[in-house]
Amino acid sequence: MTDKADFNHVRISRRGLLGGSLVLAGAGVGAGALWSNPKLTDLGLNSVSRWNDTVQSALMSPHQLASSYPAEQITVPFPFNAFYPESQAPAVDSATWRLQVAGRVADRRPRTIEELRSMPQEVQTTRLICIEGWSAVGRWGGVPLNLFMRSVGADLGARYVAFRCADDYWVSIDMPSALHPQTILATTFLDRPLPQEFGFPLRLRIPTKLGFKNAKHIVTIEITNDFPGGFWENQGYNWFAGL
Ligand SMILES: Nc1nc2c(c(=O)[nH]1)N[C@H]1C(S)=C(S)[C@@H](COP(=O)(O)O)O[C@H]1N2
Ligand SMILES: [Mo]
Repeated sequence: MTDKADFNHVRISRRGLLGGSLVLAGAGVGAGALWSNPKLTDLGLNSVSRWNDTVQSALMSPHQLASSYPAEQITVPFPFNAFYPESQAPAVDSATWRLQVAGRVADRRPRTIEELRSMPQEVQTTRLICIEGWSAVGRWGGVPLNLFMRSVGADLGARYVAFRCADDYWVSIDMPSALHPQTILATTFLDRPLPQEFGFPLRLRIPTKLGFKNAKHIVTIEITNDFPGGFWENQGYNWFAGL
């Protein structure tokens, strides 16, 4: 990475960027710590959180890979998390389920789960890190989001990709993160179809971001230039949520 970040037509040294954000955030030791104070908005610091988003996207290399792990390190049993208890995970019928494709795309035809499974697959053994203080290693497989977006003729110059879920959860991510090679639309967990509680039939697996970005039970993908926010992001979690 170079030590210069160029955004908003201003060249600022990396040291200057970090120094400024440390003063604003009041805590942390680097880009990875920018989300360590997730409730900035509780303090009326929405603009600081959005500034952190700008800093993080300027510092993030779209090519840096998240760590992979050997199979022996897979966490058993894998923890469940959602904004409700595990017994309330939505039961989605994959026979009638369709992935809706919305916004800035050429081809909005809804996709079946079989169509997604027949696309090129990427399998990864990576760590999911929850902001609540736990992490776990698992293996997920599915079509890379960048391949899927190309296949529907998505506007790859748009700013955001939003995911809406069967349980009324939603998240959105920046386009460079959506195009990252490890960002996948996962249909498998431990080489089998996703279990109900882990997001059946389709979830986002994005190992370069915190757990809450990994939308489960996806029903709609939307490509948009209008900032979509997210379920936790709108309650104060940092939107970029990069690791
Ligand atoms: N649809 C949906 N997706 C979701 C959530 C949720 O409540 N609903 N919770 C998020 C959070 S906070 C985490 S840490 C991960 C947990 O994924 P897991 O149950 O596979 O561990 O899912 C994320 N995706
Ligand atoms: Mo989480």
